[in-house]
Amino acid sequence: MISELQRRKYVHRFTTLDVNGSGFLELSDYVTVAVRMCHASGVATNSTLGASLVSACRQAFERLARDCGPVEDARVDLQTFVDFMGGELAGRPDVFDRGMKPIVDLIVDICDIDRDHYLDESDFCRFLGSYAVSECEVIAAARRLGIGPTDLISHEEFVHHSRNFYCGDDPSDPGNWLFGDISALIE
Ligand SMILES: [Ca+2]
Repeated sequence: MISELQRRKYVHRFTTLDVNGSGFLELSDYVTVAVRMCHASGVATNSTLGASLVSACRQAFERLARDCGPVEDARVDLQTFVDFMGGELAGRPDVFDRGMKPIVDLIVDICDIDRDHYLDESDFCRFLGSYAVSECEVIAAARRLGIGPTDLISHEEFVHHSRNFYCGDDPSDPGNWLFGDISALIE
């Protein structure tokens, strides 16, 4: 059983992942995000790092769509996504650490262009700007996470926020903002 806050976060996450605006999640949405993130950060998709992210995103969609037919044609609707995320991740940080943290680590490695293990504002903008999130919403999210023109967050802090977004149930947690403005969903 997931909380109303968790359900709303997963609904928001679905919207940000549906980058082609079809109203469903398809393999192309996941691959597009990975390719955008690589291109924005100057990482070739056929490099070790780039290919790892594309492959990890493809595998994440395959897990999500496992009951939706052949992966190339699968279309995942909102309810299926919310049920999957709630069943896998709500209140289960251990599952996040095993299943999702490796992807989050790859994302940070790609967006952290200067490889200092900290994300600055432009790193974060390349990350969140790769999803279906408007530019002003990206900046608002950065501020909530403590990222500003001179404020950085560490790789570990980014993972911590990700874990709390997917698993947590605290309306005041800054991690709720990782994928954009969810104030309308919380208040
Ligand atoms: Ca879509």
